[in-house]
Amino acid sequence: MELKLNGKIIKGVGGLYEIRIARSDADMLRGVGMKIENDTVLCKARGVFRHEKLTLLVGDDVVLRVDTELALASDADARENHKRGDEAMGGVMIEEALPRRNELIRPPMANLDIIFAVFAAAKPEPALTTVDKLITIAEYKEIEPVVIITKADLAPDAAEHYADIYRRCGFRVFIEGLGIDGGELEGYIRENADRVSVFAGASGVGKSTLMNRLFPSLGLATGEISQKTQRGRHTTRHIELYPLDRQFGDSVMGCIADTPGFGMLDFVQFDFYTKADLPYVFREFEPYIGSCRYTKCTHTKEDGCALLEAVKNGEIPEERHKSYLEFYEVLKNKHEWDKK
Ligand SMILES: Nc1nc2c(ncn2[C@@H]2O[C@H](COP(=O)(O)OP(=O)(O)OP(=O)(O)O)[C@@H](O)[C@H]2O)c(=O)[nH]1
Ligand SMILES: [Mg+2]
Ligand SMILES: [Zn+2]
Repeated sequence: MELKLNGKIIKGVGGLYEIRIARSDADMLRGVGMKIENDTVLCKARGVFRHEKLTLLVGDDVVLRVDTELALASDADARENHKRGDEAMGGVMIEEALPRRNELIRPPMANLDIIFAVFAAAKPEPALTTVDKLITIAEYKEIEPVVIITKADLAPDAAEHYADIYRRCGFRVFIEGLGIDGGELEGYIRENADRVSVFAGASGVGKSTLMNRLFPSLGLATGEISQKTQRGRHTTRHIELYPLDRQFGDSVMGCIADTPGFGMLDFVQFDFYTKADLPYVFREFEPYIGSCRYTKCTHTKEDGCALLEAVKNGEIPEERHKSYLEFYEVLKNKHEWDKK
């Protein structure tokens, strides 16, 4: 019997994908004798994905083709099929990828609802422009950015200071750390348990540590940060979406991902949005746009700029405008480069 089912890629390493399928489909496959654990199947993609260099991302919704006879064939037969170049490993194969709602380059994922922008209050010292790059890219892609500040136990005042910056802009902010009750964040994830969310941020900020605290059964590896550079050592090596039903109950459909931390150079290539988009990806700028003296105001140095005035009055956090200025410089030059 051959049949088609829908699923979601929750992990992909070396051309082998782990696909989450519906409980009812998993039961059906078990019913015909297949061994299905955790409502997931392991498979490869149809050759066309390799030949046409179509990338599949964690978070992609896909159509699987299941050949139950092949799936139930003895291991020796399955190996023989495999040797002949048959991609239908174990009788299951990714047939087709469904259109994406959105996709990110870093972390490389598709169909996200929420990005948790994670940074540490200290060790490593936060680079707010990197945080803002992530946040503005999320805004541009219409993925909800939520701020998590970790290691507040090491620098409680700094944590409050950073939290204040982002709260003033209208973001949800969670302060976390050793000995701090993470119940509020867990509540937020529970409220959004049908969505797909991701922890993203620099290496060593404590993403995996926090995931472990929220979901103790995961047992994710965590690493020391380097004494010399104060940076993380890229402990997490691949992206994996964890289905939340294991935590919150059977009817829950969402997932949450841990991701490898960013390095220092990861965001240098900057072509996610253009200079024209820039004022609109800072949500706290919105009330001021259109009120500047000059219609072509760049909000960088002009007289009568409503935005600069708001920064001066403390209505817009200076740090955020600093990120704006930095991105403006990069995007401005990109523009000139393109015209050459
Ligand atoms: N004091 C303190 N240390 C923390 C906290 N969270 C994480 N750490 C430590 O920070 C180090 C890095 O933590 P990880 O969870 O591996 O960081 P990560 O963000 O997952 O790093 P990558 O996987 O490399 O991206 C570990 O030594 C943790 O014990 C915290 O809230 N407080
Ligand atoms: Mg990690
Ligand atoms: Zn202006």
